[in-house]
Amino acid sequence: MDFKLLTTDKGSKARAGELTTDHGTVQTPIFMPVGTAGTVKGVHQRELKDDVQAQIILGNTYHLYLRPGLDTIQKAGGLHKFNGWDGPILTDSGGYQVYSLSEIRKIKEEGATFKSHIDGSKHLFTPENVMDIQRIIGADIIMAFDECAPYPCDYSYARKSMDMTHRWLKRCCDQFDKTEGLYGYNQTLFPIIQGSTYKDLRVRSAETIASFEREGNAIGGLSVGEPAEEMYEMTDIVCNILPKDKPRYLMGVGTPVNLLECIALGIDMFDCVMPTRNARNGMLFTKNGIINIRNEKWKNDFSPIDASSDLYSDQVYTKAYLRHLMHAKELLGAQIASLHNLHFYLWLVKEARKKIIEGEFIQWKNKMVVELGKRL
Ligand code: PRF
Repeated sequence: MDFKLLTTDKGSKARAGELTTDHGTVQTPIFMPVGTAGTVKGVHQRELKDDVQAQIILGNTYHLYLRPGLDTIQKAGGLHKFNGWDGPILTDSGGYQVYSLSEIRKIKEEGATFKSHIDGSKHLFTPENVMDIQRIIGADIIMAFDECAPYPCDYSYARKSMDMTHRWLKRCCDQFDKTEGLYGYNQTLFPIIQGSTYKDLRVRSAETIASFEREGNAIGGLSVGEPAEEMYEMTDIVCNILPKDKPRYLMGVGTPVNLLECIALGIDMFDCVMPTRNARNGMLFTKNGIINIRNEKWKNDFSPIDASSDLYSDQVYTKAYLRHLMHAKELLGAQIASLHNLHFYLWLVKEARKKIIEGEFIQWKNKMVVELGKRL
């Protein structure tokens, strides 16, 4: 992997860069659509590439390991071959999904035992086997196995959990470095900062993670229920410590406003289920604010879903029609809404990048955050 920092904004800490993997180049800052089970829900690969203009997508170790299972993915020749996406892929390690999805979980020094949310079967994830699993899945960027502490979390738990995540990171690196990719292209491992909402822990975690000198770094344990201001404060603290010449990935964030605020703090990569999950419930993000397309207000509104958008389905379908599809629980409704939100998120980060390069980011960002937060 290679990362080139192209521009640093003068009015903020925002950056424009270029991240290159063996499956292609990504223009940063970037948003990565979430393809939990190897599919970005409701969107097929041609739409993802041509309409949404996604550059890199995310998959989940936890889900893919449980179903379809490693045997199938390996026989397919890795996740790119299995799902038909030939661009860059990043997989999360399960360090979050085990705690948020599985039933019974026990976290010990060795690893985390959990029960599958699908069939109740019992499994153990360790730093070592999570590296091996992600070797088999074959993403370009793989994540260290961590513990995402819940919020709120007392200081003593947060400190112990963070220290264990650091010890696990050493084991992840040792395992990753003594193994190779299975499919002939390179993979890279990103470590994850933890430390809950405690400043001193965040500083310590950022310093520890930076000392591993991997090719990129991630920030976990945020956007788990804490106020946005706290998330920004923690993000700012760690961005001031992380090396400037490597990409920074803020995991599981966020709303369009969160993205712009965190780009201003120096974040280069984001992922979140929000654009697709909220789309399926009828929430649409636009340049002028948030629409709940299920509302009565749109019943007879025959204007395009988004007149300012160059997305085909935003132009040809109307708000009234999409509202109808949502109420009738038609599959096309979820598809159109997901396409809209993902296209919007990708537009937002592309526009941010353009403004950073043009030197107009901060004025634009301050104007946009007011608009984006409105309810229409
Ligand atoms: N760790 C991992 N994945 C994550 C998180 C984390 O802390 C978060 C927290 N927002 C989202 N996804 N491994």
